[in-house]
Amino acid sequence: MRGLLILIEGLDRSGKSTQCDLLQSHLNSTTQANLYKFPDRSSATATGSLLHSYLTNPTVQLPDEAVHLLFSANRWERQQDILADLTAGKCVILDRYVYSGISFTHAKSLSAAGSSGVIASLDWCAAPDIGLPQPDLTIFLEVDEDTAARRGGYGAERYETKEIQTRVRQVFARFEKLANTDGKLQKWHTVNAAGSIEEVHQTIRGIVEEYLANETLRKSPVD
Ligand code: DGP
Ligand code: NA
Ligand code: NA
Repeated sequence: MRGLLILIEGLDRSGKSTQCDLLQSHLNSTTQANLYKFPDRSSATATGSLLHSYLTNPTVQLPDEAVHLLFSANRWERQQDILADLTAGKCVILDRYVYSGISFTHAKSLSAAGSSGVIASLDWCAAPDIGLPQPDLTIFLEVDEDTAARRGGYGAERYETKEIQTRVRQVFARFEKLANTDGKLQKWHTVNAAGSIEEVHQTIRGIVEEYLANETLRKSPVD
């Protein structure tokens, strides 16, 4: 049986990467689980170092539309590896994926920081990712602005401004609403990430275990 494809999305400062690590360790105690973090900045991808420079170096200038396609390409660079893991029966955890792709570009195009003046529609943003393996479930870690600010405010990377983060939050809220009405969205679970690391971990485990126990909840990875 193929492995489960689990996507963890979340707002900045939601503790997403910590929760991905904890979930991977937990799953590895009974099965095999690989973790893919996007953007993948490692040498496993050709686009990773360019995206890393773009995010960390303000002097790197690229049109937002080109950057959007690079983020998507970065996911496509790992597509075969993800499919191979799933086919081999391994679980795969994704730390960010297509919803981050849509949210950040759309949010930026609406903000003063948008470079081209063209609004990147949700459909335009989603198009380059069509055909990527689809998660069986998406866990969205939500954290209120006050808690996020207490956890360290905004950093120095591109997109880490209050205006963009607020707009990203609004786009993710639209996904949550759509999830209740639109069968195309992957099964979407919003988890309040304001609790302790252990509390949030237990909640995530509960959701994932239901999918592991129930084969009928799994989709084909490419349908
Ligand atoms: P992280 O390494 O998870 O902190 O992500 C780096 C930043 O890049 C973060 O602000 C979110 C943003 N980001 C992640 N994926 C995408 C994407 O596909 N498109 C765009 N435009 N931004 C993304
Ligand atoms: Na970040
Ligand atoms: Na723009």
